[in-house]
Amino acid sequence: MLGAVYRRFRYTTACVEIMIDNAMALEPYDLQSETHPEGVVIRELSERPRLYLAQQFLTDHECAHLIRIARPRLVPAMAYNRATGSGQQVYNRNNTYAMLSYYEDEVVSAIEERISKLTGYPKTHSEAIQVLHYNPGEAFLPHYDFFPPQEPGFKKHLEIMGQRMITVLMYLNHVTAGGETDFPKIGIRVMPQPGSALVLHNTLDDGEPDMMSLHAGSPVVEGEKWLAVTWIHQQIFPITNSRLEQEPFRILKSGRSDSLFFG
Ligand SMILES: O=C(O)CCC(=O)C(=O)O
Repeated sequence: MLGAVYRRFRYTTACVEIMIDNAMALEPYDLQSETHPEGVVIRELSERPRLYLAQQFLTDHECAHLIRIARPRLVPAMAYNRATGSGQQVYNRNNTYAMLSYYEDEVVSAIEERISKLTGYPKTHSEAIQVLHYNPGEAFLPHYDFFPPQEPGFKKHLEIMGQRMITVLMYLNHVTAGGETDFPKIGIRVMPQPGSALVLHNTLDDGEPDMMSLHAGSPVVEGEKWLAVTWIHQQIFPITNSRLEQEPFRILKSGRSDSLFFG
């Protein structure tokens, strides 16, 4: 890509090459160290898929704020149709979600900034934050977040915004029972811990999808679950800033398919 600069940052034992579209001097957190200066504690959970937990990533105030602004906007959640690449309501999740705007307010902007530091990617590579809500019995079945390159429906996504490389899941509340984020291929289940951010690399170092990144939102058994999520792309993500009209959903909206399992 023209004008791209490459820089390296260390991820425990591995060295990861990431691409940044301008020469912005980002200082990603040093994941070698247990604690960074602002008090976020990084715990590595898995090397493959690359998975780590940033504890104390959000303050109580930020968690409460995200829930408060999302609550009145909740609508049935969607996922990408594997065949067409369009966003639509699907059988593999029955929860609700709210789409926030970029730079929605000062609190959201500060979180966007922190995510950029955590992942090492400029804010321009992120989708707008979504807030997910699950009631008892609601779940998101096992799925991948990367765009499957072999599917014609995703060709446009890959051209426009590049691969969805990283998923950042931010837990906003304590769930009484259930609601873990499950990684069935590696036997890890992450309990929602308010304020923690779970960072999942959906691709390998060479940008190819990591088939080990399969994950699910387990059914909530008791209480409710609030989660904020965003995805970091290989390229700049096109900003539309209209909550329910985010680019992939808007331009690629089309019919139904039975083969849906990409989140
Ligand atoms: O609810 C969860 O724990 C997981 C959500 C998820 O898998 C996603 O948003 O891609």
